[in-house]
Amino acid sequence: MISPPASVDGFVKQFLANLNFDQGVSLSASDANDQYLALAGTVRDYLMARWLEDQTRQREQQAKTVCYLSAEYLLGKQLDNNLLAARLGEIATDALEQCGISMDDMREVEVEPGLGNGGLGRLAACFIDSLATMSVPTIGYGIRYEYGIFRQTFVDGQQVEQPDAWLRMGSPWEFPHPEAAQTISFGGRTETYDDEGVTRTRWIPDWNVLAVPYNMMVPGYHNGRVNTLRLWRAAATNAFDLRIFNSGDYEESVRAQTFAENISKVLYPEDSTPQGKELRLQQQYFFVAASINDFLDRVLPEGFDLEKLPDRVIFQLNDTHPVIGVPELMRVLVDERGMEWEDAWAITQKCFAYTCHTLLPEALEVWSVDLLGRLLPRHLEIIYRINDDFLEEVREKFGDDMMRIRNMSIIGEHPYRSVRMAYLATVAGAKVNGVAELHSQLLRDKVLHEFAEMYPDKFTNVTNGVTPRRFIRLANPSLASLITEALGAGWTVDLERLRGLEALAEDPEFRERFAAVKAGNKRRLSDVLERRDGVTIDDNHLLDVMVKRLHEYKRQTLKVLHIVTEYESIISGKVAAADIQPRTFIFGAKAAPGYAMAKRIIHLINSVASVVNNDPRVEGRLKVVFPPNYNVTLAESIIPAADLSEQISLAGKEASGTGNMKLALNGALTIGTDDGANVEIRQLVGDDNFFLFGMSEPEVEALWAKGYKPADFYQADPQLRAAMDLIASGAFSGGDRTVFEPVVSNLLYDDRFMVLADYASYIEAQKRVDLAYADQDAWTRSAILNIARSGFFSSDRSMRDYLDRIWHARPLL
Ligand code: DL6
Repeated sequence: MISPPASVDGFVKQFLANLNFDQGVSLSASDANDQYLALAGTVRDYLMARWLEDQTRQREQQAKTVCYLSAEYLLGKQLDNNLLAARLGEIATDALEQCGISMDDMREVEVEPGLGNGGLGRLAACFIDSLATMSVPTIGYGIRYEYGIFRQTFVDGQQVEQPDAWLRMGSPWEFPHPEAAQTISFGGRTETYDDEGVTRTRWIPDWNVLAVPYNMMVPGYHNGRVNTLRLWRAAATNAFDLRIFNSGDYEESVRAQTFAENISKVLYPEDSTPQGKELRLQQQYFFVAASINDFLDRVLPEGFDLEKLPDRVIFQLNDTHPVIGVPELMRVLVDERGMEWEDAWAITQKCFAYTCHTLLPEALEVWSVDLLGRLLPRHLEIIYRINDDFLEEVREKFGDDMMRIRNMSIIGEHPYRSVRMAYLATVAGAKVNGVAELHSQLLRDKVLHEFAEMYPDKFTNVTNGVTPRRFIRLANPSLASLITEALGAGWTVDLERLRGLEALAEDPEFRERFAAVKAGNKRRLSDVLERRDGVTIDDNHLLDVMVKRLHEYKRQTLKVLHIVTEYESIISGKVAAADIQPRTFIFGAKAAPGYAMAKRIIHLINSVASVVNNDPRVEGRLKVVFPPNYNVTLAESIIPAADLSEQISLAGKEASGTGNMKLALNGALTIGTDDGANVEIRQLVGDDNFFLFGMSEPEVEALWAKGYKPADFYQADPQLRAAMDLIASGAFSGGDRTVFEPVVSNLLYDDRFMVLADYASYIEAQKRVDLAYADQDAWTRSAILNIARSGFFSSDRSMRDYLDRIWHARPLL
């Protein structure tokens, strides 16, 4: 296949052809969406030859393939990423200009596919970018949700969710392949039968759906390689019943279609209702079964010897969502391919590896045996058998210790009979990894400690990483140019080269140029926010950024208490506004639709913003900005502008964090607890360039053990009292004391995440921030050192670690 010529003229020709032949419009009659679709088509045309070549190469070399199984991919916009990977940025911009079209307008038209909730989904997107860049044969498997993460709006300061109809204006980056659909079954019963003297089991399901794959290109950066992201859409096997339609019952005639399509309709539907839970399990089985069977039936050559499967594939389980794949592979090997149980289990145990992404007990997924047995009866039988064999092993190793057996059983009995998916993944996986050193240690020592005793070699760590292509090259072009000028271009694929900036941190001229880049990024952000939300950022303000999902463990309330403390100290006359370091606090956060406390905290932030921003006594020195609908696109504007990165979770609760890495790599200094990857960031950037506060994880444990009484902290600290009392007084809710009472009471009487215990230390650390920021030049030096020493946090390094420690796969030749 021949690519269009890599020239401006070649691009123009191809673009106009696509506009005419694919969009069916002339240039003069086209609107921005037509132009965007034709442009995306043109970029695809350039990548196509490489994609097809890679598919052939992968088939021919039969190399071990990484199948990344993830219920989420938070991809961000594709246009710039693909232009960058294919070195087409300048050509495309010039070509569009010749046609009278601005690239910026095209960027505006693009809609980001929000097929993930937050860190876990964005991590998957970073990983597939790195794997393509490292030429590792990979298929990312997931779900093509018709509606991604909700679009967040604020009404009277409260979150209101709108559907994210990302496909509405066309979706130019995907290729549907209905001919490669898989049939996925559910329900029914099992039966045994005699197969030439051997008793076997078969599953007789009672309903099926089709899984239709949509392929997306995942181009490597400047290496001519293109991997595949394959997302599944659910469709009915028999979409439409003509007989019922003709009888006039139109609704009933498409019932099967609606039912099937619901499976891939929405990212993580509410799971607070039994119906929601069932749908979620359907989603998980749907995409995992489709993926595993796709690999076995269509990617492997015909007649492949399944004994050799572990040499050809590793299925990486991105958290517990895909773990139902374990009994699925067993079912296929034993029931469909006639393998002996023991042989199939030996293969399965080599083909899966499991990444855990949490420390919160409530986030460790369990499925009630009732539900799982109803939806997937054969899988439940297989899980029981895996558990029986496993518990036998436990007994052999540790004797008849009933408590240990209860604790380790894949089947939990309390509060209801359930399948513990993290345990199943741990038993089945060749390796189990956490996502930062501290997290992996806590998994080994606490969350899964009995499993770590049993299988010490299974447990490993791979610290997360982020792609420098999207989060420096694309998000921060002026910083990228400055670095390239200083160090040459190689840093984009070898991020440890950023070390070269250490020496430049001592160069006043370089510092000046770096400061100019930061100032420019703040102006750029201000423009974005002005256009988007009608707010601006002042030049001389310290930009204090807290962007992440809203969750109590992440402690946005601690940030609010800091803001209210500053505000209260001005309005009560304790401090003159003029003596305060001007700051703009930026929040970005979505709350899960069913998480009432998180939504209340959003309301509180917005209410504090509206009071503080409009109080003349503050003289504009404090400003709180909370743009709605934080997503990857907005992150790309906020992160490069940040001065201060808020990473303030309670120690021992944040598995890793990846925003912390993106911010450090863009020269923000971190104020943070010793939690997740903050620990490694601090070790690398040095204590002088990091504002540490709060209890360590062992201190947190000790305080819990002693008996934590948050009200004691409130009583003992007048500053804290003043801030909490101001909230409780109704000062941020038009005098109504009831509005934020649940937040205040929760902190006083429960405070599971120990906000009050860490408050004093946090306020003290913020004072150190103010002092440090007063010396702009020294701050700039620290910012440069943060970048110079954060090369470790490239997702390329994470991928090397996975390849060496877990996957044992190699790049393609
Ligand atoms: O590993 C990616 C990301 C971590 O950086 C965050 O610390 C962690 O909270 C997040 N975990 C989840 C948990 N989902 N579940 N279960 O999103 O993973």
